[in-house]
Amino acid sequence: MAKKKKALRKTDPSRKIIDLERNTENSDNEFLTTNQGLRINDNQNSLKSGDRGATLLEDFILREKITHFDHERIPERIVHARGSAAHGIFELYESMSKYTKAGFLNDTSRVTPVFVRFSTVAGSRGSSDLARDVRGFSVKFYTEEGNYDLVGNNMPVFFIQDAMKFPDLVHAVKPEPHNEIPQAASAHDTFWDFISLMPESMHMIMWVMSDRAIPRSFRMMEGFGVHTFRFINEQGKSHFVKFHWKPVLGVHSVAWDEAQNISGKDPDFHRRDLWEAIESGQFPQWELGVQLIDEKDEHKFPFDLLDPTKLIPEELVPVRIIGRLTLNRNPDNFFAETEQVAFHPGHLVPGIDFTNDPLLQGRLFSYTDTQLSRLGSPNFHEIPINRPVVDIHNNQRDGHMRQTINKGQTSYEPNTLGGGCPFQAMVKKFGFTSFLERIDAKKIRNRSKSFTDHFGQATMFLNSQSEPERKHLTDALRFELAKVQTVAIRQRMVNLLTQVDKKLADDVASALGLIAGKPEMPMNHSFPADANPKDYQPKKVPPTIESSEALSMANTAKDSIATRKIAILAANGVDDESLASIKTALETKGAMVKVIAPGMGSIKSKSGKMISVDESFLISASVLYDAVFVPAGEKSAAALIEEPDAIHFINEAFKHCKAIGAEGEGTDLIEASEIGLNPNDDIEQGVITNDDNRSKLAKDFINAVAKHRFWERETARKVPA
Ligand code: HDE
Repeated sequence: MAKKKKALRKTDPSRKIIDLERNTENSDNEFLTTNQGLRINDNQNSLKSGDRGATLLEDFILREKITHFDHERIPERIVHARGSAAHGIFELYESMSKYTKAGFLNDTSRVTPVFVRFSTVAGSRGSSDLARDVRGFSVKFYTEEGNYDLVGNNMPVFFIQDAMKFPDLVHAVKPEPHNEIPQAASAHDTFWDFISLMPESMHMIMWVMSDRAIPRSFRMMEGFGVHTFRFINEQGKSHFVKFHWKPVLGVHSVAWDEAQNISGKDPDFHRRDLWEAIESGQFPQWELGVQLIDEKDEHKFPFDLLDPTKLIPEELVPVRIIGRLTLNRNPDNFFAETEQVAFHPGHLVPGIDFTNDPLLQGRLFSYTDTQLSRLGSPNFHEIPINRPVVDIHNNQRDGHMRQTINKGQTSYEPNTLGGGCPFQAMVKKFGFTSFLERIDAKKIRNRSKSFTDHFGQATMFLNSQSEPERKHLTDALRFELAKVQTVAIRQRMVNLLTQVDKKLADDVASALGLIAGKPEMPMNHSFPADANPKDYQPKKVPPTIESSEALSMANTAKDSIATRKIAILAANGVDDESLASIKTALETKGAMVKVIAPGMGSIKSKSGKMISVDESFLISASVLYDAVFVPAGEKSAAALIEEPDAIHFINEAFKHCKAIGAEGEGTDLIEASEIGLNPNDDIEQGVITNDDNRSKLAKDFINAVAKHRFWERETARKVPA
């Protein structure tokens, strides 16, 4: 019956580009036309009966234009509405054929094109990038065996254990339904009402209250597949697998006060950061890591591998780095690509399979369903960004906005009229086969007994934080619960926190004027009729290890300032040698430097040179930078001292624990700020003013920037800003 087997094609990133180009429009040197290709000779006026007459219904050009405009919005994603994306490639370091037959994880010569979208979860499409929230990290691999989507987050666990609770969780965190307030924020009553009744969320709450929820950049976030998946090899043998993305630049965050300021100064901070890094050729990179667990070890942990509120500490199962993701091209059109891309954890390739994680199982239904209302048609796979790089052959036909012109008489299988095509991949090797998991069980609507530990790993996460990280986490809980209006909800939350850590609960409670008491644990009613109810109540199982190094961002700092944004504050009379030397030193190390002055245009240096200004104080702010430097120049420093925005810039950079550097008279600005110049301020605190040796000054400043932040300043020294 079969006509012939087609050889698999090699993936090549340029193939995806060619595919997208088939649908690309370029208007250079082209006439304006209607959607039917008719040339338009007046795009300024509608057709009227006389100069001052009524507009004619006949004006098909006006009607076509306005009709299109009226329908230019599609429903935004119900969650993860706000995002940003980029094209790139995935390269494999070592073949994983021992564990998986997935081609893109077997063949190290393959370069697999990818499209990656980052997002916040709760906010709507127009909300701020810097909301306290989980970040989505979705990767679409265009492989030779079809599309594989790894739809993950920047945190390795989730709030809930079962898909049944997802709509409740999302309804609780979204703006409250009566007044649609607050936008993109969890700090309100309905969220904490729900959480205070949901002890299984405690581990995830530790993550979202940590600074992981306010990343410095998408490029400085980890990514996680969250659920346990399966790798399946040629022999049909399965290994459990957890996926990790490790950013080459380390994992970094901003301060909460800073995040709130950025939301006003530049709500597109993360989108702009990703866009600019790629445009400037500083391609963001992550390494792909896997934790592999033998089938026989499924039950060797004190938690269930199927429970998405648990992670596997790297001390127990090390992360094996197997490949690299590079984002190297910005989309051409936000709507066509970033908005219309449709991810789905069920887009699989042979060699990767699901587990029975009840959260994952629910997701497998949700993602196709949501595309139907969002993209409006079961043909969403035909949108260029969603098309695989391999051909699609099946008997699905027609539907809203169908693009493919299927040829031939047959659209059913089996058939003889079409030569039996398209035909099944008879040899198992060529097609997808589900893992032969043995299932022999009663049909029940229950939570497994192995899912009842809700606090052990929450405590482990807390124990793993550095001191400043723990302080930020405590402050975040204080902030969020202070915003809650209902005192009973605050009280229930601090009571629940005692199960994670008594001191944490007391610290939060005291800031709220409360005393942390004994929690009334919500009863779990979902257990089999013949079971002992006690076995199913929430409890705390001590984790295998007290703390885990990989859970603290403080351990991920890299000795690099690549892509860091540095502000140089200057005014007329700046010492051009001082400015040029620090700029060159920073740029040589890959930093992005901007000159900020009282006004736009240019400033005249001490030696009379004109130096162009990148930003004036009017549009700039320290929160948009990683560090600040003030070069020498008597007149320049004097002018800056007279500029309240320059003083505020320094104070705020200090408050947010950033590296601050100055040379010569530039130090006068620091002395004039709230910091003053304390003889004890040395490199430890990141205020670098040792100017006897210019190259040493640059070196010390660079080292300070590479440290990311001097968080210990927050408790040692406070300045108003
Ligand atoms: Fe999603 N999720 N989710 N989710 N999710 C969506 O799909 C859903 C969950 C994640 O950049 C939606 O196309 C359910 C976990 C990301 O386009 C929707 C459940 C994780 C993105 C949906 C979960 C995620 C989504 C909305 C619980 C981390 C953005 C628009 C059973 C592993 C994808 C869309 C993008 C998007 C449903 C839980 C990650 C409605 C029902 C856990 C990164 O289908």
